[in-house]
Amino acid sequence: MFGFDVDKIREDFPILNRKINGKALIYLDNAATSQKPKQVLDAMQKFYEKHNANIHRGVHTLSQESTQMYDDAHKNVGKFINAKHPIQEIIFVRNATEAMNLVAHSLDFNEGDEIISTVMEHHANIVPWQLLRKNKGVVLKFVDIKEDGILDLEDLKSKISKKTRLVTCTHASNVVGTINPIKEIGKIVHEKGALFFVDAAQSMPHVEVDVRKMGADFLAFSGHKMLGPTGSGVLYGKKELLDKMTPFLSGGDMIKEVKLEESTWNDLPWKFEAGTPNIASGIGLSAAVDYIKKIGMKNIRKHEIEITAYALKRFEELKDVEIYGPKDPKKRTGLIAFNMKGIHPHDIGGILDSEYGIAIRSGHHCAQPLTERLGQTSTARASFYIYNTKEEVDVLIDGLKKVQKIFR
Ligand code: C6P
Repeated sequence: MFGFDVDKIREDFPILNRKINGKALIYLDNAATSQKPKQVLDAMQKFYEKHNANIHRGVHTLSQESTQMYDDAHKNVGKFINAKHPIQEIIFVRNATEAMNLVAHSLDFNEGDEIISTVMEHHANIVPWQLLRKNKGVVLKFVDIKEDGILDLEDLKSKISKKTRLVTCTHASNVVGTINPIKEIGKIVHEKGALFFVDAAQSMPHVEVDVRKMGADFLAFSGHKMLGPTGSGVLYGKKELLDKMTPFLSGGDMIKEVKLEESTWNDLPWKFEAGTPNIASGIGLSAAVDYIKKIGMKNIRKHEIEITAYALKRFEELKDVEIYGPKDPKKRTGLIAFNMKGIHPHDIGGILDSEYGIAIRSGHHCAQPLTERLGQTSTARASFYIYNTKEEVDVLIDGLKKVQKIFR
């Protein structure tokens, strides 16, 4: 039905056998972090059991092997997002947050340069720019959203100017789920000669991301949301831009030559990967990419649309529930943020966990400006991925009905 067998997929995820408070785990917190298939766990275990050594540093066999595996992981990820230079343009970082901080620190911003972000961003795509405003005197503007939670492109057009150096926005929102028209946004940005930085943390696990088609100059994502291990994340950057940028962190491996007076930088991407990197996580991320490729992004998206459509339909049975974001499941990723009248999201999350073994997230989801823009202080959020089923949605709806009963 979904283009793949969900039951078969579930067998790959050992954690799904867990019981939570006596109930089978129903994991609906995938937007925070996904679970990991045994193929990813095995790749990392194999690395530690058979190949573990530091990279780029030794002539011995293990170091050669681990170097090859780590470099290949960059290449695999680079090809996955269609980077022109699959190794050089892929910088492994800890997470999307670090990727954004890297650009904020390493691009040569000057006083008076304008940076445009949006009200629908995760804090990771707001705070680094605020710090830049404080430290360098850049001018920071925010694009608003329309009622359905989609970015207001007219507002973007009215704010972008010749002084704009960089426009950044999320490809998919972690609160309203909206998938933004990223190609169209990229066109508007480039027409003004600005750089375009895409936050793909919430889109990479769910939709095809092609950096060249979308016109991204920079793109950030987190491996741990797309079946990869924690500690894996990526900054993609166009080679010609990365070549000109100064390193973010400095020390070992990012240098070509060090003299006491001054040093020169290593080739890309190593110039931006100072110190011993998270080698095993990079290899795990590459295994996650293989896993996703095997299922097929189109099939993943199909499954997601079906399960989200089903969940949205079933939510209609509930009274006094407000759902945020576009009504059309094709315009959103597989997450639903909602509020139930008179019930705090933390209470919803607590009861679902204790009575039904369901994991959802509650709070502002690190997107406080957006949550406030929606007129709320927090929301409850259920987020789906490849291993979730319609039966699990049914249990969620039963759980939410019970929550309402308790608070009535
Ligand atoms: N959102 C959520 O529950 P990190 O933490 O660096 O891996 O990802 C940051 C990030 C950046 N952009 C978007 C759109 C995101 O959703 C996130 C992470 C998680 O919604 C954890 S706060």
